[in-house]
Order: sequence, then C-alpha cells, then structure tokens
Amino acid sequence: MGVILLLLFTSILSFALELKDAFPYLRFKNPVLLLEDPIRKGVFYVVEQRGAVKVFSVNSKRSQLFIDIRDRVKSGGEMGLLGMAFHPEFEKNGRIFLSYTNKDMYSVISELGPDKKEKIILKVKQPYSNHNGGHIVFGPDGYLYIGFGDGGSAGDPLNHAQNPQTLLGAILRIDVGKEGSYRIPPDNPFGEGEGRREIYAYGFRNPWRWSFDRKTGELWVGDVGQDRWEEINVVEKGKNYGWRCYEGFAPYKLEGCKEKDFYTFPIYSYPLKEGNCSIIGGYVYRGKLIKDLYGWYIFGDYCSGRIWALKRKPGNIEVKLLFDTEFKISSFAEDRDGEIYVIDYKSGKIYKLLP
Ligand SMILES: [Ca+2]
Repeated sequence: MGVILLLLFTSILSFALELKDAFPYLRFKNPVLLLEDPIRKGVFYVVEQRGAVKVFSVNSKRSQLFIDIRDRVKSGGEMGLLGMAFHPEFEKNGRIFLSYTNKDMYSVISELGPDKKEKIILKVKQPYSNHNGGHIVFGPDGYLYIGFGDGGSAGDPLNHAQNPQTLLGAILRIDVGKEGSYRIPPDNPFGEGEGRREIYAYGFRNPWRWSFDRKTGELWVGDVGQDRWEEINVVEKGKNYGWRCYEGFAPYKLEGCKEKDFYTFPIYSYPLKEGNCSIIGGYVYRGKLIKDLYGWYIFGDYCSGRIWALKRKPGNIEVKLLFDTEFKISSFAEDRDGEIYVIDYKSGKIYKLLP
C-alpha cells in the first residue's frame, strides 16, 4: 500500500480548454444533476435539489417542469432530490428512477412509469441530515447501482460504513426487473447472513458522485473525506474501501478494524487544504472534441472549484489541474457523445468542456 502519491505530479495542462455556458438562456435552482434524454438527442434534464426536474432542448429559451415531487422532498444541506436515472430499456418501458430524501428523513429510491405514478422501491432511514449519497446509475450489466453515505454526523459514530448489515456507507446493486420492486443479482458478494445482500461494495463515507467508464465498464467513485483526505476509488465487487478505519491512506479510527491488507485503498487521494473540501467525482473522458483528454478521469472539488484530470499509467498516476474556477461544483455530467459538463450549484449555470 504505501504507494500513496508515488511518482505523482501535478501540472498545468499544456493545451487550452474552455468552459462554455452550455445553455445560455437557462439558469436552475440548486442543480445537482444533468442527464441527456436516452431517445431524443439534444434534449436534457436538470435535477434541482428541491424536488423538481426540468426538461429542455439544447438551445431552448426556457425549460419545462418535467417532474415535481417537492411535496415529498426534504431539501437543504445534503438532503433533497439527489439522483435520477433512465432505465436501460427506457424507450420500451418509459421507466425513470429517482433518489431523494423524504420528509421523514428516509433516503428513498422510487420509480415513475409513463403515467408518472410513483412506486417506492427501497427506503433507508437517515440518522443525520448529511452524507445522504444518493447517486443512482444503471451499470453496464443493467443493474441499478445506488450510493449511500455513512448516515452522517462526523466520524461515522454509528459505524455504518464498516458494518455490512446496514445499507449505509455502501454502494448497492439491485435488479429492478419488475416494476416497484427489486431482486438481488445472484452474484452480489454477500451470502445469506454475511451482510445485506444489496451491497456491492462498502466502507464509504459519502460516495456522492460516481460513474462507469463507458469504454472499460470500470466504476470510478469520488468518496468525500472527513478532515484530511479526499479519495478516488476504482470500485470492485465485494471490497471494503476502508472508511472510518482509514481516511484516504491515513488511519482514522482503527478500533475494531482488521489488518490493513483487508481494505482497498484509493487510487488517488488529495489533502483538504488550499480551499478543497469535498471531492466531486466525474467521468473518464470518452468524447471526441478534446483528443488530448481521451481516457483521462475528470473530477473536481466543491469548495475550491478546481477541476483536474487524472490518468493511471503503469507505475504512476498523473494529475493535471485543468481549471481553478469560482464555481461550487455539485456534479459533472456526460452527454451521449461523451462530452463533459460542469454544474455550478451556486449560480445555477451549466458549463460544457470544450477545446
Ligand atoms: Ca476509503
């Protein structure tokens, strides 16, 4: 393990990039997610934390309200409508999945059919208001992946992330085959009695934003740190990513923990200094417009507004600073062409990464 920052160097990128206002007529209220319509190219959806989803096409002068669940959503801080995903066969079945904090402080995963009637699939009580996680994404295997934080407060006081008997502090994987319910994929890692069968990987503090590399299928997770280290993990089934025993590569609270080699450590970790506070996981760039970025993982930090690109090379990790912005980055997004967008939570504007 101790290869933490082996041969790491940070450099300013040698070619020019631009962040362009992607939807110049539009501004959103606390946007946390951008998705492109799976059928209609150039039609986009923005998820607003308060419980609304707006739809518009790329040059629209205004957006329309597409989903409104404000009556059920508790919003503010790290709570709210936090995730949305289209079923892989959306064109056939019209199923849309949502992830939000409800008025009773449960994290809820639900679905809307074409009639927009809501069916709740899964609910987990949140003991504290922070670390809701809440991102949901269909993986290349067709299963729905769900990220939940450790339940909140600080230091994981209820030990959720290391306890596989709870769904908190974990990334789950479920099969939403039948409307309004789910099954456990047969190759999920925990058998009966070993841990919650929904769990795909655990030991996370707050896996807020994460994505699958559309070329390799790898799952890249930004896990938000406590006081010292932010993490990027490439997540594999059944592994324990260390939190509350470890923060980044550093021991945090080792009481009751196993030998160090039981845990899987991040591929990259950066310190909470110079204004950095929360990693915002992004995407491995697979677009066409910026050839020099192909295969680089783009990520950022909520507080500092910095945006970096990272590449794994044999024996080392290279990280380049792309931008030092004034944004409060809530999320990155990827369109159908693999081009990357940055969401500024503060101004409600969305920017596209261009050469
Ligand atoms: Ca970790």
